[in-house]
Amino acid sequence: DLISADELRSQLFAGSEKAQFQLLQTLTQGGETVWDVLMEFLLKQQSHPPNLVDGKVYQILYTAAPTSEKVSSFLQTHFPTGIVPLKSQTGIDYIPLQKLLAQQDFLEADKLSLQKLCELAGTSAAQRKWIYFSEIERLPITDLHTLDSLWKIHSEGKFGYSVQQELWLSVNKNWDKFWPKIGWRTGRNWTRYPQEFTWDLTAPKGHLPLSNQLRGVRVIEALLSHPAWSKS
Ligand code: UYC
Repeated sequence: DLISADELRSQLFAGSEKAQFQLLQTLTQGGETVWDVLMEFLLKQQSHPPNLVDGKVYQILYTAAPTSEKVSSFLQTHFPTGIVPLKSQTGIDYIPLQKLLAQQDFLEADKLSLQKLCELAGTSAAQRKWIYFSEIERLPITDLHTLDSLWKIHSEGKFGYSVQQELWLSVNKNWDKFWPKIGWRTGRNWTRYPQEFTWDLTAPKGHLPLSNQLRGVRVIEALLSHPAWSKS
């Protein structure tokens, strides 16, 4: 059934985050009246850090932009670099990553994220194209938060390092339980890169971003233990 613009507006502006999110998932039909409400909603959210509801609203509008001049110029005007503040302590430009995630190109976004982690770890890591576990602790919290927030906001809360960290803690840091949970291993078999990984939102929670385990678990262990994810 079609929901009227007024109903949508009152439910979207009043509900709990969970109710808002569920409402958005039922919005299979777009159209200018729905988009108008969503644009109004997104404008009002700029005072607080973006949450998953804002992310979902942004994704619906981003998808509608090619068919609606109004939506497209709205996003250009108010959210030219998306809804996640692209803060960096190191002067890194996160716009290309924001674009890939907005397009839901998770494979390329994953490659770029690994590259950014290497850049953050310093020139030698960037040249080597992989990270030593000992380099992880120097990764700046601000940049890790930006990377994580971009993944989380653009994946309905499914992807991101903090999502992986929570799952890892939930299995008491037991790798044998953690790998199957995030779909990196089935029984005795490692999931093969890249073709066996799931590059869309049907993936298990925590599936992305990847870290290559070829040189052992110490890198991912250091990453998931980083102070960036500790709740104060
Ligand atoms: N790969 O198997 N991986 C690569 C994963 C492992 C291997 C890249 C993840 C296991 C080789 C990414 C898993 C393993 C290369 C990932 C996985 C292995 C490679 C590209 C499940 C063999 C070629 C970026 C744990 C048993 C490059 C990069 C190389 C690449 C990710 C093999 C993102 C999550 C233990 C031979 N694998 N990788 O970092 O480094 O190279 O030689 O993790």
